[in-house]
Amino acid sequence: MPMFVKPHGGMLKQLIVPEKEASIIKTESKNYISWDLTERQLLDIELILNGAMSPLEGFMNKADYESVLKDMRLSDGTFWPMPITLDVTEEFSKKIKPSDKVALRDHEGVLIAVMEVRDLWMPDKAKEAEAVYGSADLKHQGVNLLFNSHPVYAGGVLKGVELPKHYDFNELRNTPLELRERFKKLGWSRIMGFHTLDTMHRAEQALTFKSAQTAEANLLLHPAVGVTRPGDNDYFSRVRCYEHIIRHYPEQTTALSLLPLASRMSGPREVLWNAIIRKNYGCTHFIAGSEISAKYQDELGIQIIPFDEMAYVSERAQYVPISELRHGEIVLRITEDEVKRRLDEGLEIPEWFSHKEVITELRKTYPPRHRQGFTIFFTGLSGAGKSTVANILRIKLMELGGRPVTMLDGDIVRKNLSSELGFSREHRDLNIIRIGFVASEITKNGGIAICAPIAPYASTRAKVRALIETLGGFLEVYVSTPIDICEERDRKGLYAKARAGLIKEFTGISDPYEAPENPELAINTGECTPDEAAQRIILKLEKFGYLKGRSSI
Ligand code: PPS
Repeated sequence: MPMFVKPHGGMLKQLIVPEKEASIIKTESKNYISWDLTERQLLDIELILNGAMSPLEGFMNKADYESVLKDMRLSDGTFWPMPITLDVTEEFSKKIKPSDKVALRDHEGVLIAVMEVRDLWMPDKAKEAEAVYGSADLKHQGVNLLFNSHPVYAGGVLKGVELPKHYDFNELRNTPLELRERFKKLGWSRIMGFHTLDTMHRAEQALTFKSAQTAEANLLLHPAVGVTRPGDNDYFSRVRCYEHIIRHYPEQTTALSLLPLASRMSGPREVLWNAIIRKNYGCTHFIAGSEISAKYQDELGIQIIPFDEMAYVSERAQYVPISELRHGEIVLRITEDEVKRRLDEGLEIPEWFSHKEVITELRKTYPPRHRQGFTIFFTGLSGAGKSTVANILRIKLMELGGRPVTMLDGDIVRKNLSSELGFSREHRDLNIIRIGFVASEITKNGGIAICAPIAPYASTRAKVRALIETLGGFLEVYVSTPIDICEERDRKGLYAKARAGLIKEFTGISDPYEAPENPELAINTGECTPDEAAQRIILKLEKFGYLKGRSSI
């Protein structure tokens, strides 16, 4: 089959073995030790097996790994910027040795490939981080992921049995061979690849189209879907947006395909790696955000086209490359944060910025605050009034309607979710994490969760906040009623028992309570009625926009 652009290293690797051999491997593999591939490893292995990472034939051995870190080359001298390794636990590494065969399986136990182990070694992650990221700072997301990966690397050649299964957007997923065949059928020989992890708006459309036009090339929109950045879980909405935007390119000029890529977030090395992958898919050109030195350009075998940012000039009613702006011309811009704010507040996003269907799609996934889910997380001593206020709040929110309300009161949870737990720090933390998990699911699905545990530890509360904040609203309400008032009330007689030593580890008496430093609201029920307290929370919710449009409060 004629290939328009040579794959990296000269040959497109096809590591899935023929059916007969696969069935023999499957039988034999029953005696091999199994490794369950992580989400990231599943993405890597798919691209190794289908040839997107040609000339790799497996996970890197030690010599290739070290050579890549040092010189951006495999040990045979082929240019390759990114270490592609299989990280395993120390415990697992002790069960295998070089020349053993390991069965690599997906989450469900399906055999994806067998690896003949060549090397096992403990990498110096700080050295790897410096080489790949130019930093070993854990605040860098990529570095953080690296340090959180398993400590031992296992390298070896792969024999593929089947590619990892996907159940979403299958019509948009292609192997390099499939894309190359499609390009051939269409008569495309100059193809510009575009990599993105973001929703595309008109500026990106203008940029990609202009770049392709200038190079007289067809365009391949090749967004990465998979483990991208932490918090970016929803590629579904992004893909639906790509499906809309592609209809706005002139016919027969542009194709869309999804790349199952585990992004490394590593800057220059990543750009080079991404370019090589696109070359393997048949691209001749690649749009890159960062400058690539000419010395790599030659070796890459794919032409790197600099990313020429576009800005909207309202006087001309069009997007113009920033480099071509005329003196004094006023440009309009909307940043990603501003888009997020407008979606949150249900404000207008103008059509010069994005196509109507894309905005509609985004609004479905990111509804305005008054339609998002949220969690009200009460914390405070026993007897502080958490449950009383939480119950009034629940009734008021139900009266307002619009979202289902779920109550996760301390007592209810301890009867149902956490019936086996006591009051040690470990058990209390587990209890709160469980409550947080349930509340996060409710919030994610647009409901209201009201949690009312003591939740005495600040770090555990912070974990719950972090879990929920990316999915919807989170309001911490510190019921700050002082202990003497709680003890005086002693509704359940627990304080008396605690004082008498009949209850151990009692919060505020014989166990700590770490008061929140920055709650959204602090309420002392010694100074207001429960009804007033609930009203203050309603006002706060309204202020934050979660009850916007409701006038019946
Ligand atoms: S925690 O710390 O958040 O896990 O506690 P929580 O699940 O909210 O449970 C608190 C309720 O359990 C009763 N109880 C105790 N509380 C504190 N310390 C000890 N040792 C203890 N033993 C039993 C008490 O009734 C708490 O209910 P509230 O509604 O807070 O008064």
